[in-house]
Amino acid sequence: MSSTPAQSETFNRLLLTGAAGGIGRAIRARLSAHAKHVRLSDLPKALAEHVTNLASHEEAIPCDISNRAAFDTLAADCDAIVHLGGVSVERPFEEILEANIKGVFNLYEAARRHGIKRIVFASSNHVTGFYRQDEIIDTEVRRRPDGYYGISKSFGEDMAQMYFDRYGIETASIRIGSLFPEPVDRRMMASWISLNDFDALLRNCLYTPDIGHTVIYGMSANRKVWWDNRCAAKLNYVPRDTSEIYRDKIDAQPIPPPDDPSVTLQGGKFTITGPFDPQ
Ligand code: NAI
Ligand code: 15L
Repeated sequence: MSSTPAQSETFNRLLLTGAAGGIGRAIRARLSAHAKHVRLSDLPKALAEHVTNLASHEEAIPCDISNRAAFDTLAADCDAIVHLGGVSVERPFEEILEANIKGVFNLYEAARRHGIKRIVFASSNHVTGFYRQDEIIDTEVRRRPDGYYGISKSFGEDMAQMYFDRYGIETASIRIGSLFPEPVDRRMMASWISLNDFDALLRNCLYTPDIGHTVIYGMSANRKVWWDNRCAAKLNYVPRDTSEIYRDKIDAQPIPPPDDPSVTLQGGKFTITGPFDPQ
């Protein structure tokens, strides 16, 4: 059974799901600082296309996370999991169900069966997307998911809590704001997190002892923020970057109408995406 090593040591084998996605590809090169061996996984086609040129500490194993047996095999011999895999935008419920609901169930069952005691779960700001942009919320407020996608992340957080309470598996659920090379619109001036800040947060999420299940918003030290991380103080996350360096570029964009959800609600356009089914 694995336990959390001291900050000066590292995990032996870290599993990264969603390795072929935007964040996975960006963070991959930095993971050697967080574990001796890194197992990179994604759907077969995505993995073959985007996860190439493996370093000596890396291995690539394809897996559909909605397949319970496959996820169980994937997690064998791992000490910690960074779970990025899944549908990352609002989509029809059936797609969310497979990748994000069944996928998270399979994640925690694999962790339980293999004695893996530390998980970093890529949750999302869309768990609370219906709060207004003129509100500041902490991680204890009532969740207000802005779609099936947000609900799936809320479900993931509940799974994390239950698997801690029952089995002692510790999870940091990062409600990631917007992790892209730079903010692309006005909303992201508040929600943006840089890769450097995310990497520092990831380190703390992996190695801070006794976190139980801790929820934290992942944003940089932006001038305007909507999220208060005081309830996650134990993770000691101190962001260094700011979206302000992109201010002029964003201010040059056309101003949306004042009632546009991209400038009124924290979840932005996610709050009006769907339904997908024909009427
Ligand atoms: P992405 O969509 O680029 O990457 C997700 C990866 O998951 C893809 O490579 C995809 O092939 C894989 N995936 C999807 N279904 C799968 C399945 N059934 N089995 C195995 N792999 C599967 O998303 P991105 O931006 O890299 O985000 C990573 C994680 O962080 C996601 O869980 C997303 O919900 C979360 N997140 C991202 C934010 C961002 O700003 N990029 C903000 C909030 C949350
Ligand atoms: C998310 O949860 C999505 O995965 C990502 O694609 C962005 O849209 C991000 O939130 C956001 O809110 O900007």
